[in-house]
Amino acid sequence: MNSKVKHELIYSLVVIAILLAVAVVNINYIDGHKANIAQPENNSTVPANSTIIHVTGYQWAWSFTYANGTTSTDKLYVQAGHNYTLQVQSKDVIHDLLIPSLGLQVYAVPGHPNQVSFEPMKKGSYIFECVEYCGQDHYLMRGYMEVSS
Ligand SMILES: [Cu+2]
Repeated sequence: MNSKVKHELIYSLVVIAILLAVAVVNINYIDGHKANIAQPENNSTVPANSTIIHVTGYQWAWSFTYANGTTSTDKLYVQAGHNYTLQVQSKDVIHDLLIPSLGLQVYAVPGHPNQVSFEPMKKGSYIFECVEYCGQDHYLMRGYMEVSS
């Protein structure tokens, strides 16, 4: 084996090693979502033990209405180990609610309510944001999901 072939082989192996390392880091990151959330296979029905939270996206905030009638803006309050169903609607244009650390995403479409059920597993503060460009103050549509124990 001449030295040129040897060098090419070494470079190729280094690139493969880097790609494998990046893949392992990403798989671990995505797999970590499972520790934060339990989500039913079928999101078209509301699980029997689920608490419904009405979510409204509008230019430019998220409003949450809880079972007891209270509301919060840009803060979602839930409890670990309880099941919740977000029933999501929009007042104006299309928005898209994303909670990145939970891998949870649901569209808010005017005239077409969507829902997603989930069970937060770990206490903490999780950022959420709108990931569908919805006008000049789109960047303001972010807040925190506060998971209490
Ligand atoms: Cu939006």
